[in-house]
Amino acid sequence: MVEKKAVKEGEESKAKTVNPKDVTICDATIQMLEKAKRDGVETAFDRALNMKACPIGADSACCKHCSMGPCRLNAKDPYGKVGVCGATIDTIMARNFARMVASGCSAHTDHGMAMLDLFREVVNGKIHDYKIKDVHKLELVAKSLNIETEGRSVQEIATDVYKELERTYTQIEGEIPFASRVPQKTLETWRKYDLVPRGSMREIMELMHRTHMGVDQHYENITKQFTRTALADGWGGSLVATEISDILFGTPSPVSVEVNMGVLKKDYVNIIVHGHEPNMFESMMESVNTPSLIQAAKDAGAQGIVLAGMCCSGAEMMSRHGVPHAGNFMSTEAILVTGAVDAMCVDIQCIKQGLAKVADCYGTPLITTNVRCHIEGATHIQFNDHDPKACTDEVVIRAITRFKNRTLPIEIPNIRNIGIHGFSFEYINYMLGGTFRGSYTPLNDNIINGRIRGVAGVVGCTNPRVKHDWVHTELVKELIKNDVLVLLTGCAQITMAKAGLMTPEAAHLAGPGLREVCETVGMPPVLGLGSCVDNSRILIAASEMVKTGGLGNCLADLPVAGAAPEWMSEKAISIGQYFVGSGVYTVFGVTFPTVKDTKFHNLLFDGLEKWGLGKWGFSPDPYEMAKMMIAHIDKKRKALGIDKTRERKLVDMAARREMAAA
Ligand code: NFS
Ligand code: SF4
Repeated sequence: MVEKKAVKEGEESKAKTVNPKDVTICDATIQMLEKAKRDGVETAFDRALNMKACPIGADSACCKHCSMGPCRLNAKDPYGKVGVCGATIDTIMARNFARMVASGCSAHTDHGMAMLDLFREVVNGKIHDYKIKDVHKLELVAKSLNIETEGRSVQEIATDVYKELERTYTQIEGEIPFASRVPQKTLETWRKYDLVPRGSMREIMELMHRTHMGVDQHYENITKQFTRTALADGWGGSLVATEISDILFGTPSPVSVEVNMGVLKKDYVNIIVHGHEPNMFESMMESVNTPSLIQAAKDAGAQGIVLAGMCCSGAEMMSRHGVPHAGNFMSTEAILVTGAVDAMCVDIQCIKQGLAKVADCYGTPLITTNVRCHIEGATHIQFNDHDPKACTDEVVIRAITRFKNRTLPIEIPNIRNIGIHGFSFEYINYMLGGTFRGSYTPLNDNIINGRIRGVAGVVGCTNPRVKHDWVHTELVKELIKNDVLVLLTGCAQITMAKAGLMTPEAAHLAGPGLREVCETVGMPPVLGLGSCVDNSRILIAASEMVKTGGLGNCLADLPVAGAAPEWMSEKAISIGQYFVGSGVYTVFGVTFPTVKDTKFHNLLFDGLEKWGLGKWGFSPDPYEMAKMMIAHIDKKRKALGIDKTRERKLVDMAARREMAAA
């Protein structure tokens, strides 16, 4: 440990404060950051300004895997030096990357496991507060796992689905159950390179072992194992989380939702739920609708109770039930500055520790509920699936108490953006194919005929190292303008809701081909699929495109691309790697944890494509990013022999416009 230097007098006052308009384009967040400044409250935006990002760490050129180090290599001369043990820059970067994947995969798969735990107890009859809500989805999942459904009871099918999906975690040998949903040729490529996940526990354990000092010291071999681990996330834990949540809470279908801080109401008790797992939030929805608690709120002088979500659990609840959404990751501290939040109730992941201090400044109870996430200074009220309302009722009671004792002035940005959310894979099937014959054929046809140039998944976080919401917004506008249909999840989806792109009327921002499709179907040019674990819905949609035919034999053949332009979490790296592992070109913004022109970097950005997988791309600039993604889509169109149809289509449109003008 290094001795701490005494803080010089006056040092604190030297801290720079942000100019809100420089750091975000979210008007509500700007308004609250201005108020925070007046109130003397600090947020992650201020801390990012005062915390210089470590350049060696940003390049992933350092290692602290043992106490002969930490060792720092020189990114400008990457092969000029090795670690004390002799580890090269490629080994060090690959190991660091691998551990990000291990952590991100653990987060998603542990979330999936929590859903599976709940499902098991529901199926065993030990939990009565939740039930199987979507039997149709249960049957679809059973069929995808080759489980017989004909003439069997829900109980029998559900028992088999549980047993089968448990293997996603615990299986020691063999392929994870949902490998059954991977297009055949993609699966063959995985088998060739030994990338098919066994069970996620095994993959993560092996990855942690291999990245220990003195074990796997070939960047290619490490890459294989972190790819296998990432695939255990996308086709394992994340997919289990999505499917089980749909079975228990319902499969989303389009619903009109209000998004932004204006969903809070001054004369109401306002409760925010922020985190990732839908079970606590589902119970909170019950609690705020309990007549005795509504009465208690009224007795305290409130007109009622407002419940709103943030981040990913918020995205799930708005997709399934139309619960209003108050904002994404970089707005979670800012919303507390309204003074109007009477309780912020959190579970796991993306919960900034900084929330505790901001909540304290405004007398808002910050309540942790999950055994995996306690925060110093917050109140912990343990949530239990066996008695869910014990926790969520208590949160409501505390919120009412806080409402009664409000003393500080309240300022709520008067901004709400109405849009359509909740486009599950199943709904897209129905929307495009019609009631009786759900199908992806119309989507494929529109891609083949060139009206839709390709499909992009834009996903992931927001990050104070870049202008909040701006990179997402510019990228997505650029993509739809070029006839690329955009699928969204997580914080990216909330950004687009705030930008007004989640409405059918936003079709006028799309290119002529995409606009025509949107207008015919009555859909927005960007489709929100839910939370970050719901990226699995994108994988399933892409697999369906392959199965439907006409767009190649494997996921890598499709004219699609992915991006996480404002990413920050290790989960995002795991997601990126499972998209790349599945065959998708995936472009990240902000920064990328490799040194350019090293062997490991070149493997990620080029070599993996030669294995028949996807590859990584990087650009912090949204316009450049869009260009890279569109160029890739066009390359795939050319390889499929459908590039000509698109050119003809464009001439058609121009000709038509000329005719209209004449
Ligand atoms: Ni995804 Fe969700 Fe948001 Fe990023 Fe965090 S909330 S799981 S990690 S920050 S999109
Ligand atoms: Fe340094 Fe090697 Fe130890 Fe890493 S494992 S800290 S490179 S000696």
